[in-house]
Amino acid sequence: MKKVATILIATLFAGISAVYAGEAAVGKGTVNKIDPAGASVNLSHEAIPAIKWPAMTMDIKVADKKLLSGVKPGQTVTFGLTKDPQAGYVISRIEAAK
Ligand SMILES: [Cu+2]
Repeated sequence: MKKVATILIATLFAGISAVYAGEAAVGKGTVNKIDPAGASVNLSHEAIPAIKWPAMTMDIKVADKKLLSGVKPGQTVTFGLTKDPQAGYVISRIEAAK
C-alpha cells in the first residue's frame, strides 16, 4: 500500500504531466526567437501527444505579451496551451524548465 502511494505521488510530481485548469496540453521545448511585436515565440518543442503534435519547430502565439518577458532565446521551457477560437492553440503560461 505504501509503495503504491509513493509511485502515485512520484507520478503527480513528474512536472510536465501537470495540466492546469483550462489548459489543453503541456509542452516542453527550447526557445529559438522571441517576437514581442507579433506576440509570438519560435520554439523547437517535443511531441505533445495530448493534441497529437509531433516534435517540431514553430511560431506560437502567446495569450499575453507579458509572458514573453520571462523567457529568453536558448532557454529550455515548459508551457501550457489553451485553445483560442480564432488563433488556435496559444501559450497561456511559459516558464524555464526545472
Ligand atoms: Cu508545433
